[in-house]
Amino acid sequence: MTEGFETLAIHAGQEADPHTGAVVPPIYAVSTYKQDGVGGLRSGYEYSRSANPTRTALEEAMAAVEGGARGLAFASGLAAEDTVLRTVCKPGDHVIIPNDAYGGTYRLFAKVHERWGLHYDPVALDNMNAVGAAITPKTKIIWVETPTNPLLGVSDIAALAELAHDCGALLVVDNTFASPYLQQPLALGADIVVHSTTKYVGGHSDVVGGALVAADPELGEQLAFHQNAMGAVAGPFDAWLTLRGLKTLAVRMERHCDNAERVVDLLLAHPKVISVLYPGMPEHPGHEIAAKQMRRFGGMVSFRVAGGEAQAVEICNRAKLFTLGESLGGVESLIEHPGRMTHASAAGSPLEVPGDLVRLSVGIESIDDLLADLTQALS
Ligand code: P1T
Repeated sequence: MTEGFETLAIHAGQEADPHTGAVVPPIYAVSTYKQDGVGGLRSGYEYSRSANPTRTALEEAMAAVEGGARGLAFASGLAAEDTVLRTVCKPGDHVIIPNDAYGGTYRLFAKVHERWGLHYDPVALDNMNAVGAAITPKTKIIWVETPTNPLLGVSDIAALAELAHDCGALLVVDNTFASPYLQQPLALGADIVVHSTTKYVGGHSDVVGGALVAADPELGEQLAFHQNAMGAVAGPFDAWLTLRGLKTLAVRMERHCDNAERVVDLLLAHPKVISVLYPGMPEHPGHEIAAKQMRRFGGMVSFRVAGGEAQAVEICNRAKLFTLGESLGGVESLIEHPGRMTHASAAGSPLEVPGDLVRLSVGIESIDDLLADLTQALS
């Protein structure tokens, strides 16, 4: 029998410590391991860039909750993304990227990999004809974010996987906004899942990290080779914090979703709000697909305000309980202005975001306090 999500999040890769019986994997703060004679490894561990037991626990747990063959933990989400590109692509190859995505992801393609000859085209991934038309014989990856950061766009993972595979490309899904609790892209045909574990998986705004989960063991092995060869690994303390966060992901996500739904209701009724972006709303253009591939609709809510950029900035500055800051997915609510903050690196590009946009990461505080703060910030 396959164990349930909550059981896997708490137990996969986390058997009691063989030496002491400790029920939580210890922080193996160690760089190297004593060998019993040259090449005689006691437990498979040789050097902590290659593998470390605390990181292994996180990697196994991530593979289990995403339903993949191999999990890998990195120093950040961008380090994980970079490892995918360097493993799968070579100069001259082509990648289709979303026309709405985290600004740092766009910067990685536009300012780092393009210099090394990797070509990319930003495409509206909810338009299958447009995606089909953008594919070239050199296309190696269709790179998906769903829901997107910060416009909460939704694309059809199963349909994109089919399209990618028909042309010999891989489907890579950044599952950061949904988290593995709400959406499992590998079961829908994706080849690699990417996470900024800094966000919902870690869940407490106290650690930066990234993860990859590959569906296929051979691809997982190639990614692991590059993880070791490039070296942007998660340290043992960071891996431990992330693993601790993962254990409560399911209960946190339920509350994030409950609170986000209430926030959406408030925003929809507010005269200063001209549009609300949340895939849980029946009128959201991606609602049907989101309902098909997500358990619920998440804790991220964006909205556009009357009065343009100045008003959006003013609302961000007035919020108190919603802390003004970048990042998302922690227990505490955050507010930000994507145009000037998280997505400033996409200014002037096809991924530029509207100036009147405000993004909320709805936390798990008391909902009445959150609604009161938004009401005063919007007044
Ligand atoms: O920050 P890092 O752990 O390197 O992860 C990058 C990243 C990747 N993918 C998505 C969807 C992301 O949202 C991020 C990071 N995003 C923010 C810091 C932010 O505030 O949007």
